Amino acid sequence: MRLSRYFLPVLKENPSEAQIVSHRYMLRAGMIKQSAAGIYSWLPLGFRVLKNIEQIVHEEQQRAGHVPMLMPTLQSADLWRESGRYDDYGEEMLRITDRHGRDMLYGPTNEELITDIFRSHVGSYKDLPLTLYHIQWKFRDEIRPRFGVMRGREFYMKDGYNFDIDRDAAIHAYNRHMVSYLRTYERMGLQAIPMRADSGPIGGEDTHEFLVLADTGESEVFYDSAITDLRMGERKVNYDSWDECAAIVKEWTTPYARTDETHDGDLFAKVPQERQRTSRGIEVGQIFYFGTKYSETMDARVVNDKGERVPVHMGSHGIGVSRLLGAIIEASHDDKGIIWPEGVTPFHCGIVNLKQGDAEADAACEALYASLSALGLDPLYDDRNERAGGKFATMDLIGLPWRITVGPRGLKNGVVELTSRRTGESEEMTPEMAVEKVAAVYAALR
Ligand code: P5A
Repeated sequence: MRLSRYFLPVLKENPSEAQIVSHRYMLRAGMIKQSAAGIYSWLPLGFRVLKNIEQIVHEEQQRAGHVPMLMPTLQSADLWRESGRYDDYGEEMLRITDRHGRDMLYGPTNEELITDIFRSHVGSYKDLPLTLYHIQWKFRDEIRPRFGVMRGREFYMKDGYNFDIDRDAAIHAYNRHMVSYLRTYERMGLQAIPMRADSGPIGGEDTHEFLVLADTGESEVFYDSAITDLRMGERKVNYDSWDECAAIVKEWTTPYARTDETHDGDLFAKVPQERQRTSRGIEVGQIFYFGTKYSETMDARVVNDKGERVPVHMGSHGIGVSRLLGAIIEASHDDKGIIWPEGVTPFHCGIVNLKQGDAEADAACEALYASLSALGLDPLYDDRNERAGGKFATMDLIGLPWRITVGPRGLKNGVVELTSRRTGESEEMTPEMAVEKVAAVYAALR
């Protein structure tokens, strides 16, 4: 992409309404624009990151064997009356009446809708296990939408639903989700810690939230610092193996880690004192096992191997896709702007031309642009007639992990400069080497 042809409405001033750094940088970098309280337009740069995050979620869900689909944003109130949640959900639910006077709602979540789809089409244990998911906009009329995309009213969520014959099989689905979420967040450059939590309006006995540690997080968390040493890393997971998933879950749930909702002071006191941590966290996902809560009230049953009709065991599993942009920025920035992890960056590499209009500099930039593109990478070429200082400030603000700077002086010696946004370190090298280095970084990602 050439910046002269792009739409990147960066702001020089700090917007007064933004109280936390991620909200400030998302507005300043021209990623989002508020259209109403808690409702945002996703401008091109923000949209690119949103799509990258969504893509990682899709890949990891499908790696775990989960099946993608798409359900509507608007739902009929009747289904929610069946489960009993139409009244329970309260004012967070946006209720709508259509021209025929029918009660509708903008879905805050999809347990009812998916259970209805399931019961219409599945009748035998032979069709289980099954996990369906989608990534779709949700609406919750939050009383205090704030911090930009962090607590929106309209937000983008991945929500998945497992259907299993019994508790044991459903626990495997729960564990499989935990493992796949750990991988998902790591690919985004995040450490998200599973913490025992409260199930709230979704219900159920077993639930974990995934929290990214950050001072600006809305939840208070208590944990054993040993958990922050754990990594999924490169290990290969057989998602069909009950034991393998359970072992990973055990590894991650053995050290104490809880939100304030479930915090137990006596248990926490057993953690060696030097490892006790209290902090704040951003909830970027939550998984639930709720057994037959919806299948019984909505009559979603299958015939088991003994010929009996039994309610299926279910769970639901959510990732806050749009909230993740905020969480990643909270975890990865400095005073100049965002520092995107390579896994989600909107462009792989910036190209800064220090002397636009200089025949040699222009040609070198074009050549870099062509070689990076030929390798399947997306460079952002700042080809505007601007001062170098302004170009650097924009690149730093929008946070691309790598920048290649091209100027007539370096070109005389056959070199350009490659700069890492994270370390700030620059190195001079031939344009070919710069392309090779950048390409190698991205080739190493999973
Ligand atoms: C699980 C999937 C559920 O709704 N039903 C379907 C279950 N869980 S949840 O915890 O309530 O939401 C899942 C994730 O969505 C994000 N989230 C939000 N993001 C931005 N703004 C909001 N107002 C908001 N509310 C929830 C969180 O990341 C949450 O973990």
